[in-house]
Amino acid sequence: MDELLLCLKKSRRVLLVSHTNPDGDAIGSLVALGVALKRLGKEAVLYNETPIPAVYRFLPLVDQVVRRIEDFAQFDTAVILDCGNLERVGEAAEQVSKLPVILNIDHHVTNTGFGHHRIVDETACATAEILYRLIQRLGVEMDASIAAAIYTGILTDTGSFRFSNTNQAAFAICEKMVGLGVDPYRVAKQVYGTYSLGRIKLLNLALDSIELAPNGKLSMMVLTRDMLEETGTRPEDSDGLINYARSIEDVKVAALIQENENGAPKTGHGHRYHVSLRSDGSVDVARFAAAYGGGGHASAAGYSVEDRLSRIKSDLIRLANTL
Ligand SMILES: [Mn+2]
Repeated sequence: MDELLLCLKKSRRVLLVSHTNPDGDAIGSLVALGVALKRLGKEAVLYNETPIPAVYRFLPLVDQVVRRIEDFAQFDTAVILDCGNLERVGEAAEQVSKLPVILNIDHHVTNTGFGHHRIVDETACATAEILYRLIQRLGVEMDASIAAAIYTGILTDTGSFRFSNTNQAAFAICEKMVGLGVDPYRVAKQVYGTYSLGRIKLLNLALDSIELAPNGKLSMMVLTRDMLEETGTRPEDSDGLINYARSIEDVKVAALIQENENGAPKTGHGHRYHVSLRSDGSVDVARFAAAYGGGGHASAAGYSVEDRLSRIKSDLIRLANTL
């Protein structure tokens, strides 16, 4: 923590990066640290490869997040936020890995420990929780902008204080953020209540795709590129859909099998899919994901695979049989 703090204090031109297909924590963390570093008079560029979902556009600085970097040499420091490994950054990972100082701030159990200095706290409910403490130690006074970003990170990563990572700090920090001017109703309305018609239609198709393993302990939901096309939605519109599959009675693990945007078959043996797993807390899905080269938390993990849908499903049913 101390060395990382020192590096941040000495930095001048900082590249802030979070993972592709960003969620509320990835975006909230990016914004919170971005605002803080700018207040310290540093040059901070916020980078995310994927467009920011519309529901998060109420946060400050989101309109300044860039998807392309022309000149990586301008940066003396990179801060990688909410990424279990450097590859989660996306296509820029290789360029980022060459920067003089790489700082890794994250809460995934599967974090590979990349970078020159790191704060990896798997007991933190969100990367935003770690940033709350870090920003204070940077000597930046919390304001309503930083508070909105941190609150959003914690709210979304804990599934509105419902997931197993919900800890005392989640409530304590959010209480402070509300004291700084965050309006919980307004944030919830932005994050959960502003769906396009397309997203609701996508939800309909996704719900219709749900299947249960024969023993009823695992549910599978499928999202294809055709479904996105039919409803005029984008991959980021699938955010949170898995929770419907998880909320089914007796289900311990839910799997969202999502066809990749560039999922065209390479070998003729299948398409590329990303499988997201959510457990009710009684099953460690990170271990299952790791067997396929993926990673994540005990209760939220994922992996990528190129295969036929039927094969992916039979692997999942095999997992179900062990539950
Ligand atoms: Mn997170």
